[in-house]
Amino acid sequence: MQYFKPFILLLAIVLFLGCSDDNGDTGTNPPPGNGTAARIDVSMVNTTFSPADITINVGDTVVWTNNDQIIHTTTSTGGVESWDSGNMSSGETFRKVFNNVGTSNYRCEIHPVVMTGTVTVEQ
Ligand SMILES: [Cu+2]
Repeated sequence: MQYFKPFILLLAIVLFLGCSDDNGDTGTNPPPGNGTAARIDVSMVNTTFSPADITINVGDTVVWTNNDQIIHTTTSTGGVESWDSGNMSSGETFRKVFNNVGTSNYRCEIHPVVMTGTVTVEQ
């Protein structure tokens, strides 16, 4: 399988470049990939991310939903991907497609001590 790695890397780069509009609430773009891409939901509830630590596959879409009555954000703090939802009011969603293998850390900018999480992307 060694000879597949350059191809997969190139594919990941192409997918990444082709999906720069993956923020916001439009929610109309289907995730890229081979048709097996999944949607993973993370709830913002009781000032936590639930589940806080998730492991997904390349091309999957993570959808955060603010199920609290207060404002939250999902904001990366380090790792292979970066994103920032900005302020999310109650009921709002933010989605992101993950096309790079590795782990990213994130938090809520308003509750950075108690509200943290990780997204780990596997091949
Ligand atoms: Cu918060």
